[in-house]
Amino acid sequence: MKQEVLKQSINEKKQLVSDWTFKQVGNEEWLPAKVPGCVHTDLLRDKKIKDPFHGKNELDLQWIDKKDWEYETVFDASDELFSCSKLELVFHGLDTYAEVTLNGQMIVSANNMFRTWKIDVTSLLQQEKNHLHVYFRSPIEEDLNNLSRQGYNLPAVNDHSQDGGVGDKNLSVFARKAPYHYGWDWGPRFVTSGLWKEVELIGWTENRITDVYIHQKNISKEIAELNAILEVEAENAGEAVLTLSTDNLRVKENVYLKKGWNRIEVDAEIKEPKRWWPRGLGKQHLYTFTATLKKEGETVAEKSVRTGLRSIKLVREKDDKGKSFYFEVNGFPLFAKGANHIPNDSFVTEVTYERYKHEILSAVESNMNMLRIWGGGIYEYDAFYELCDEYGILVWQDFMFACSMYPGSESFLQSVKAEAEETVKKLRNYASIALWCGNNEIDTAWAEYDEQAGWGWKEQYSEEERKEIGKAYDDIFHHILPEAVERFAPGGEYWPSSPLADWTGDHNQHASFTTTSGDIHYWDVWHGLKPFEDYNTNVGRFMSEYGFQSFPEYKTVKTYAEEADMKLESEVMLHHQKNDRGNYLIKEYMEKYLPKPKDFPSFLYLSQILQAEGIKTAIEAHRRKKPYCMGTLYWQMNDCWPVASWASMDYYGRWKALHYYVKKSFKDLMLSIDGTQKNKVEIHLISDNQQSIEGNVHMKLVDFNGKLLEEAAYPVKVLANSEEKVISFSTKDWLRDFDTNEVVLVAEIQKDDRIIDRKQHYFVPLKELKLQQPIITITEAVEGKETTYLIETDKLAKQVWLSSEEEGIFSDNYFDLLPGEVKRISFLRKPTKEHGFSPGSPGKIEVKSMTDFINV
Ligand code: BMA
Repeated sequence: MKQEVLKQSINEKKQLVSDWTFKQVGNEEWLPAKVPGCVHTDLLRDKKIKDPFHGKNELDLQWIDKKDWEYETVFDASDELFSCSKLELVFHGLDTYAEVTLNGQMIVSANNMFRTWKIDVTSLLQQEKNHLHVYFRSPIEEDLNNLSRQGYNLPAVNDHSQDGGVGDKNLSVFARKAPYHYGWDWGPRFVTSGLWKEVELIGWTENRITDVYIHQKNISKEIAELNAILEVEAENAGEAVLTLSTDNLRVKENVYLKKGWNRIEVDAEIKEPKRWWPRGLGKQHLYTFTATLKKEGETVAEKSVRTGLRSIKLVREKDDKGKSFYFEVNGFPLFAKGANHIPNDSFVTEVTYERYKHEILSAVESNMNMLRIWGGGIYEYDAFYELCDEYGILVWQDFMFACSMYPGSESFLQSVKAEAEETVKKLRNYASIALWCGNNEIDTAWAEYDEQAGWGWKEQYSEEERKEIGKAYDDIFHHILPEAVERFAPGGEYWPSSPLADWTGDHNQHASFTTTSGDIHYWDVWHGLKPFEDYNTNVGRFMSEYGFQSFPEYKTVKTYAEEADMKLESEVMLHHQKNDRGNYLIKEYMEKYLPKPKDFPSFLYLSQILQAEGIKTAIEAHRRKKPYCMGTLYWQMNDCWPVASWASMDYYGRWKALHYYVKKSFKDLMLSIDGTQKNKVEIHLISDNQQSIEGNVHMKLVDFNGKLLEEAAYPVKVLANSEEKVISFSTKDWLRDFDTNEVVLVAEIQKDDRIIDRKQHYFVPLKELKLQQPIITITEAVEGKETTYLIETDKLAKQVWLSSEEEGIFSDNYFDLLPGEVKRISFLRKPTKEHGFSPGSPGKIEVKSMTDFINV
């Protein structure tokens, strides 16, 4: 008997609670439900509503969030589970205001989507026919009550309350629920309810290990000094032996467990650890640590966790300009390259592992090393962080607060505290987490310490209200959140808000477009209608946001619009543009920089070229200012539905022109041509690598027929982790009498016979180039198992666009091609569970270039 019990207690026994049905409260009919899921996706699956993303359907579905909904299931516990002496029900995510009963007894009253609810059900659970019922109260009705209690509206600039039919009432601020559910300037309003993560029944006997945290006290090349913090539950007090093991490590300790909850610390050291590095700098070695508890020689509990050993510091040191802001990883000053991530779907449970993998591998393919999980979405599912750990993408983790002020009631603060503590505990073993950040843009928007600064929010309130709102801000972002980080991930970096100049508690704290400390969100290009050239002069220490919109490709637009809607001013096109001035801004900038598109599909293509050219200007300007500037994260990586937005990859994961441009502008060793100064061209070499190299810069001036007009070569040495202007020359010397509308400068950095990077530079805006219709040919080249495509042209072909029948990416796209060049391209299918991007057939390939979209 004893033997049997012990065997059972080695691990927790787990069972998913399934077979759910749901209905609107008041209705008779129970419908099949999918958990994890939500009311919207269940209604859609049961064919009760139209596709939420098509046309303007969003507006017809706003009734859903005004209703209460019920979910229920009847389940049996397996013999194995039921024989455990302790039974627990775990709700990994309830969205959001929910009452749960088990066999008629209330067991949870939930009010925070981001929390996990664990309930001891040992005395309540029957072996058979357990009735589990969840009642979701309408988040809208619930928070209308909270708003009237508050007595005044709080700012929440992206809350689409009008679309939701609640006038100007900002209800999002009261719910600890993904802010973007209430609408955003790229997202629809779908205020969901449901079980958005799994429900598990867990059984254990005698002992279990519930948490293992590998606190990395000191990591160097020579040694990893670790402190494992374990949480152990025991039904009975007594002696036990605890072992912590991983490759080349085995630490054994005698411990005394008291009855109930125990916290145990174990110190450990690993000599010459295999350190974890971000992509580009080294391998992503991951260690699996196993904690084993033994009693009388028998294993009674065990738990494993995975982490990478590395040191990450946010270095903010005074210098002659202000204060630095960069991440030092394993002692190496890292230039952060990446983007801002938003949830991949309005309905987060629709995001499969493959979609996450596609996103993270797209980041890797485009030479990124950091993603910012922006504060208006969700703390991501484990898959996101696991992939970041595996592929070396650092995570800037915001807490989920964005562009709003929040209530300061005791119950709200309590809920935030619990959420923060649980979140930090859940995520702290991920090697990729580089920073915990309090919120998105609230410090700048409210600007507590500067009367003149801010977005005009504080001015709207009475003295007393202002104090109350300011205090809630201070409590959450300067106390509750940093205290949670310090307590549960000691030594972890915390930054109260993005952007922020410094954490000083006075007027020096707030960031502007020109601050010389901290991070910057630079939005004067786009929202402020400033020209792209301004990206060159507005560079801060770390550019954590800037962006420019484009439309998705025609194939994607067709998923939400009918033929008759295919014009910029159509209601559907306006509905799928959530930034009020968005389409106007795209048009304005397009007129300034690009030739006129000949029809609507051409407009879509040109909008992508426009976005790509703009963001390329920004990224390269930021990188040329290294090490003054040490990070560039553009807004935004992805979309949550098919829409016109700042994303570089659309809802279906299709790379826009921007994503291909980014891949080139984020190259670890990059050549950048700066033509911003009059009559001058400068060539910069930027290296993010750990090693120096020697090579040559080769430059040539050619006309659009490929004729060589001028040529030069220089030997260069590119130092590790460096930026250098290597060549500067007057355009007059090179251009002489050539027609500036018909020539292009091509510069390459070569090592031996290999081209490491290559860029083109034109001397007039794209709009003024004398383009002629090229004849582009594409030839299939099969070598063994590998198929590549050779692309050639008879005249300059601008922004050659290859599109494939099958979903996937090309090794390059939207590139310029000159006569005489042979461009070799390969096609990669989207990642699967087992494989990354991998060679496959693209189906039919179509090739077009700029002149196919304009009148020549
Ligand atoms: C920043 C972001 C988002 C927004 C984007 C575009 O402010 O933090 O809130 O979607 O700009 O306006």
